[in-house]
Amino acid sequence: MNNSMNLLRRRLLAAAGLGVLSRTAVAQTVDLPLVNGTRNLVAYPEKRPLIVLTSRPPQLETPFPLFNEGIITSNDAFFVRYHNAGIPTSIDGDKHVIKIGGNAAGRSFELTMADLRTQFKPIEYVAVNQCSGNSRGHFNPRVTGGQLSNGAMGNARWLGVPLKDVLARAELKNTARQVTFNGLDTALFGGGDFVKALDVNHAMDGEVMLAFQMNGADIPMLNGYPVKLIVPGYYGTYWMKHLSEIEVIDQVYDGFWMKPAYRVPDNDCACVEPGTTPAATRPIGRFNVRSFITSVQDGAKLRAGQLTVVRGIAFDGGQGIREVAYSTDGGQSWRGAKLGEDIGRYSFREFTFGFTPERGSHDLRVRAWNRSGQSQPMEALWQPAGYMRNVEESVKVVAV
Ligand SMILES: Nc1nc2c(c(=O)[nH]1)N[C@H]1C(S)=C(S)[C@@H](COP(=O)(O)O)O[C@H]1N2
Ligand SMILES: [Mo]
Repeated sequence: MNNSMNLLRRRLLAAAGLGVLSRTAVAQTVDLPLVNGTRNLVAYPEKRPLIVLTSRPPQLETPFPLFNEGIITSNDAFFVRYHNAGIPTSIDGDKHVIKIGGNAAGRSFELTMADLRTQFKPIEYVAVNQCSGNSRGHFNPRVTGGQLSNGAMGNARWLGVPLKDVLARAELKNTARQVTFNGLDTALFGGGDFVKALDVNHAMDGEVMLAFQMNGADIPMLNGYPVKLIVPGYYGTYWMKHLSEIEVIDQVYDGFWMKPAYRVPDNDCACVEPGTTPAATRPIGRFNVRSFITSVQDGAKLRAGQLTVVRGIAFDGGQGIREVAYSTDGGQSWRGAKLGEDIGRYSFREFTFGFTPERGSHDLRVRAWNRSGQSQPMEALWQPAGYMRNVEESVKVVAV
């Protein structure tokens, strides 16, 4: 790590400790698809101005128009989610270690970042990280929790080593059931330390990765420097930042952040009748299918009679996107959009379609299907935690 990065990180932390990060901010007012009230845009260290949900800990949402910059989300535009206020205040990437052990590991050991970089064969892929509560602010009836619009997601190229190869050194016992993950952040004001778990089979699938690079650079401090667990196709809650402890255990982990937190109704739609409580729940898992228009925002004005190329992104939990359809008449008639380059089944997939609007209002809709035929509901599904929203989106534009 070079000196200027070092300084940047130290500076971040000093400020975070005092809880005054927002004073360094350039507050801006912008016309954005926000929900449930106004928000400030603030530039945190290594970040451009992003939507602030909370400042301690920092929770930042990507302003939606930034998704039109390309299918890779820049590190400085990537959203930030933390649960607890005790975020790390100084990390020396060269001294950071990950402890590996647990009652179902035959061996306990530590790995430095240098070990990770030099002793394993690296893998690389593009994958979307999306918060379970992305779009929660659009739930109706409303639900408690961060009132996010659609910007708690991002798509990056991750480089690191397979968790499987690290776990191979832990000599798993036959009794191994789950693997737990902890990061450097702590619950300053009580509540539970943020710890997550995956089933052993999932942890050993060869794809789950300990990443130390994001889009060819160090992972930004707020996104989990110096090492982050990547669980492609799964909601961001499992993507442990500042990863520092891995334990192989002989039971199903039931810490707070696995139970009761981050659970969904245990049925096909992961949904219940609005306002009701699910009879049974399971830990949240893979992403459902989503698609968004990114090149025009709700309320945009277009030129009547002029061909406009409308652009957007679609993704799912790892089958890959097979088809995107669009409607320019509020869902009465549909046509196929043109898919862009396929850079991996965990990535955003670009789509485009041409539209020459007549004078007046138009309701643009998009709907995607993945390779196993799953799609998006036309009416929003509901569940009490406000997770997994994936309704077919509508963008209303006016041609003048
Ligand atoms: N150490 C740590 N890792 C964490 C969290 C956290 O609170 N602490 N939050 C999780 C959740 S819920 C999400 S959505 C993602 C967000 O990743 P990002 O902040 O890099 O965008 O981090 C996950 N990893
Ligand atoms: Mo999340």
